[in-house]
Amino acid sequence: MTAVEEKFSLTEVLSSFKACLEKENQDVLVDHYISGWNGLIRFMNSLGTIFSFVSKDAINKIQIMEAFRKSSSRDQYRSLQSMVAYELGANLVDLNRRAEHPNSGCRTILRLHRALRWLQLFLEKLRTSTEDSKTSVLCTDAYNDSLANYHPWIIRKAATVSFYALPARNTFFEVMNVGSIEDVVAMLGEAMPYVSQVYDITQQLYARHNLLDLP
Ligand code: 1Q0
Repeated sequence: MTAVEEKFSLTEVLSSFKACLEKENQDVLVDHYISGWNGLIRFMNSLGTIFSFVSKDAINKIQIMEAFRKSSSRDQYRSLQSMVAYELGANLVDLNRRAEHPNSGCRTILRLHRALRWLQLFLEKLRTSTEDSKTSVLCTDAYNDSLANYHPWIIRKAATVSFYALPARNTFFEVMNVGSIEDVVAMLGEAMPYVSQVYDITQQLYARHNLLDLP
């Protein structure tokens, strides 16, 4: 890979979430969902090893989904909608406790889905932040309003400590590789509705099938 290809561009990453949504029926496409997350992880890795406990878990979950997409049931995992129908229909989801199917697609996506809420809140806070805003505070607030509710104390502690290592707001805007601060704010304003749409559709799908508390 060349240096140019490795360079992170938030515009590109967020466009994966736009590509996620199939036009006609609003299905959420797994391949694009995964590629959005891969881009975010690439970015997180560039922030330093302090976040490796986060990226390890996210990579693990992405690999579970990639394996489904390479398996003989790959077509069933084309979209989140087809995955839910298939796994529930074939009894492939542990509903009450992790047992025969500890790594179902449904429970794996649920973890990423909860993390997507954090991303949505964090980027929205960055978009509307002011020059003196601290990224660690924005990140902690977004985390406390989302993922933290699902994490045990020890992970909450590790996560909040690691947020202090986040770069300052200006550096953050720079590494997004979008342009000036005004450009970033405009790009986020344009792209975030797609992320929100992916989040809302997944949330409704999971709520409809009572999958929001999968162990
Ligand atoms: C940039 C800062 C990154 C901050 C990430 C915030 C999330 C912290 C979460 C810490 C959790 C890590 C450890 C493992 C948790 C698991 O127990 C938990 C549940 O899974 P399981 O199998 O035990 O039931 N896993 C999760 O909750 C999934 C967590 C995935 C987090 C993925 C975060 C990916 C973040 C990417 C960086 C995006 C930066 C966006 C800003 C771009 C601006 C240029």
